[in-house]
Amino acid sequence: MDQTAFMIGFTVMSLASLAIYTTGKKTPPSHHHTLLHSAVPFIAATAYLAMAFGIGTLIKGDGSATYFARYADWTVTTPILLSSLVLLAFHERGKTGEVGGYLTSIIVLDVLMIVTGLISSLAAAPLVKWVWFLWSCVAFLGVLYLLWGPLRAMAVERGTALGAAYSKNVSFLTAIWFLYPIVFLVGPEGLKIITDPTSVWAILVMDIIAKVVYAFFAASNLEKALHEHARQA
Ligand code: RET
Repeated sequence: MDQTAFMIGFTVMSLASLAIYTTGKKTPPSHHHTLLHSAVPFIAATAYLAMAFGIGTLIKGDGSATYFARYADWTVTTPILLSSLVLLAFHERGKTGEVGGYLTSIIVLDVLMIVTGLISSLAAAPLVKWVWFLWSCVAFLGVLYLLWGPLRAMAVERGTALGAAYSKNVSFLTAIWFLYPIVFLVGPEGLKIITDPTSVWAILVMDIIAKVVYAFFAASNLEKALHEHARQA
């Protein structure tokens, strides 16, 4: 069951990476978005291939699995997805010091969110597991605060078109990212309400939406906004 999901994950992610690269803009000012968004499913394909081979899969004392490849994937891909939004908020602003500050802050919070989630997955004692889960949620709230507070204000300052594109992208991203802690909570790493295959399939669908569907959605909103932006200027 899991094997099929992992092989589908590998296939869909590799093809999607190629599709995002070949259909994406290769000229400034949006070429870096093409590179960022095609890198994400390429990394995910690698993680799914490892999971298909059972590499980095740990079966714990209670019989539940921790897929290290999944956390390795998220540790690298979620900062890339966030970087693309930060760069949109700072579109042609030229304040490299400020971009650097926001990138560092949001990446630190995001990586802490994933790593503390992994620690929660590994923890055997319920109290310890829930402390780490909550700590991960705190980091997640920090990421959301930066996205919806200062970064959104910055994007809106760039003009109505870019502000609207940022808002659409951040809304899509927030909606899909919220499902991850919920699936973790009810899944085998948490309350064990849903089984391991159910959670693997659910995360496969979520990964495709968060990485592939989002890439096309975000690129199309960005292109439309850049068009408007150029007309307004
Ligand atoms: C964990 C652990 C429990 C608490 C929280 C979590 C959040 C995970 C998120 C993952 C997003 C992954 C994406 C992957 C694909 O591109 C780690 C499940 C808050 C938000 C978007």
